[in-house]
Amino acid sequence: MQKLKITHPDSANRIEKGIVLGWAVLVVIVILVAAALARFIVGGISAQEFASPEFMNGAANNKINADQFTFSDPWVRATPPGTMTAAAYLSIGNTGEEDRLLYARSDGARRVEIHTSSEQDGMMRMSRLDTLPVPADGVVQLTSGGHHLMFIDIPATFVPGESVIVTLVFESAGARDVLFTVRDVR
Ligand SMILES: [Cu+2]
Repeated sequence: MQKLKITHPDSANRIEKGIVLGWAVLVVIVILVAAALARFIVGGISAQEFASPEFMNGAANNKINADQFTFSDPWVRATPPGTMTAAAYLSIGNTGEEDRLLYARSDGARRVEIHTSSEQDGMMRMSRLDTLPVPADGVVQLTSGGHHLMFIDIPATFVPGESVIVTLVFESAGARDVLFTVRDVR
């Protein structure tokens, strides 16, 4: 039986291989499409939602895109020349489980400590905290006269209007980069 006009004995073999490869590719595509559909069903996202501009912008499904933390008003005090430390403030909102700020680091300082201020014998004193608890569904305020971050050993002064990235490392949630603005507040 002659199916094809074959001029070279290897051609038939090659055509058969081509057909097998074609089917294999088709099967892989079908499996990938099925897997993608299964993910939509398991994840509770419809294909329509997935294709919507809101989803693309990251607003439609906050379970996937939104962070449990909101970092409000992060700022660091401007430093006059020669000053080697600077305090930084922000408030950390948490919609997730209870967590702890373990430490912070920044290229703007050799080290960043977690401090708290308290009044002792009429004097404001700062002491170092090992960690800073962040309650579930709560807010931690780092403010002047309270908890704050302390930049220690600053290689360059902080100039008002500039900004510095601080990496906050949480016990459960991991690391977050936060941009602090330098402000001239005395
Ligand atoms: Cu301090």
